[in-house]
Amino acid sequence: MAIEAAVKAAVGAPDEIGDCPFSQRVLLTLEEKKVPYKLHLINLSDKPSWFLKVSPEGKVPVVKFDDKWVPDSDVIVGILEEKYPEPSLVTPPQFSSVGSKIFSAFGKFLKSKNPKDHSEEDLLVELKALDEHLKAHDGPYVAGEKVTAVDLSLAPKLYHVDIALGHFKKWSIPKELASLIAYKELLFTRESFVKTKATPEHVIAGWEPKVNPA
Ligand SMILES: N[C@@H](CCC(=O)N[C@@H](CS)C(=O)NCC(=O)O)C(=O)O
Repeated sequence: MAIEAAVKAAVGAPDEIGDCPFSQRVLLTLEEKKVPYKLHLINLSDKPSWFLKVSPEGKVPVVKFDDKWVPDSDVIVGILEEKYPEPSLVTPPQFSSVGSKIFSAFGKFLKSKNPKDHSEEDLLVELKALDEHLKAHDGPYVAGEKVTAVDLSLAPKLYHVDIALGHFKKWSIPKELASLIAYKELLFTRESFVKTKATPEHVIAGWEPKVNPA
């Protein structure tokens, strides 16, 4: 039975892939493992009733395995690894939390209206830590020469950092973080990423109401 994946549709464009990094992480895992899947795009401002039945919290992504819809990208990625072990995307445990604070620090800085709240510095600390990790280990990926789950989780988040901070704050990752910049470009040009990414316009439209609430 084919796998079905329900992910966020773009804000204002319900037939296009939206800007949910957790959804993209699941699609990246399916693509990297070459698992065929049927895609459902969910308009989060008008959730269909079948979706609310299978995702009681109303959250994407949800993936259907053997007739059962499963929420949460961590759980989904774990099941995909068990069911489709090749190619292995397992991240060695010592590397699995690398970069894990970047997305929350990014969200705080993006939404901050107070230049003195240290949210920019807090994000820089997290980005520098990832840059240092990449410099100190044989890459080009977080766990070595092969892409693993941690990279597929970080890639959509770093894309949001680029697009949303570039647009709303005219901010970009400092050039000194050269290892991080090379790493994100390597991820963004993977075939799986190009196929599953939201357009920059959709990323901006997704953040707009959170950055500038009505
Ligand atoms: N921990 C969840 C987070 C999923 C999540 O927060 N999804 C957001 C979109 S990116 C969502 O569906 N929000 C519900 C809504 O906006 O109505 C995961 O990793 O899958």
